[in-house]
Amino acid sequence: MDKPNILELRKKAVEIRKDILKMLMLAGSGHTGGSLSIVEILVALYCYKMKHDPKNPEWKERDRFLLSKGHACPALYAVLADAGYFPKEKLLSLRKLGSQLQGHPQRGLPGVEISSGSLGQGLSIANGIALAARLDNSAVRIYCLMGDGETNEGQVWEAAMTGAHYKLDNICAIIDFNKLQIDGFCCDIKDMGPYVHKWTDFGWNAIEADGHDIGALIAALDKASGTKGKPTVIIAHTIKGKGVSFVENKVEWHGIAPKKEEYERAVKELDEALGKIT
Ligand SMILES: Cc1ncc(C[n+]2csc(CCOP(=O)(O)OP(=O)(O)O)c2C)c(N)n1
Repeated sequence: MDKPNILELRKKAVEIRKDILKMLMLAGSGHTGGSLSIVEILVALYCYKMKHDPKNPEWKERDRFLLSKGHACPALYAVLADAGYFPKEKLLSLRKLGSQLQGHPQRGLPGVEISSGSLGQGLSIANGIALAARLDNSAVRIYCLMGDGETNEGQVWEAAMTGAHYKLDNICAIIDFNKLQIDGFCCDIKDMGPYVHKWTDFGWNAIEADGHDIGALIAALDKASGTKGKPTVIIAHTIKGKGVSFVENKVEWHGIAPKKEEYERAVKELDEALGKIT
């Protein structure tokens, strides 16, 4: 795959953040912090790594992206619209009655592979798709994005054992390792100790990366697809609320949307950041 223009992708990430904030502001509710933390991960996947075709969302040989942390769907919607899965104006219908863009993803919206929101389930679904792909002799790869808090769920570790047992090297899990969850810091809610070792002890190849550095994410994703005989997890170090100073690392921004004045302040900051990407 051709190496992308990292500068352009960094600019795109800023524009995506602006889209996310606008959608949330207009909806008047939603998950701001956890959406802003995954933007570069989604950009690296959709603009570089994944084999996909927005004009043919059901293409059999497409790679699959599963947003297991479904509450962060504003970020997914913004990236899908940018890729051309549906018109960008549709983003403004977030959380409106009758809209396909609900507060958690639902199948039916082009590009959305699974309905999600009940945390802990994505990796089990990834296992099923990966095993089916093996039976079909298909080169499809499966990407499953989870939150670090989400990995407190026991089901994640059952799925991790299954993935290692069946040597599902067509799976790449990605952890949005932003150290925060709904009620506070992950280490205070349920400390998961030496996190990388947890995954390697469960039989996974584990790679740590800066989750806001698109070049580092691309390198990690390439390493993952080159790893045979075991599944890979990328532990992406991120900042909850990334890009907006008064949202970054603030637990209270987990499940609220910006008001108009906050939105305008945030956009001003993001435009300044955009001007510095040269
Ligand atoms: C099974 C389940 N339990 C609880 C919730 C409520 N909930 C929504 S988001 C969230 C926090 C998840 O934390 P993390 O995975 O770290 O994601 P982040 O907040 O960083 O986006 C919780 C507990 C849920 N969606 N599903």
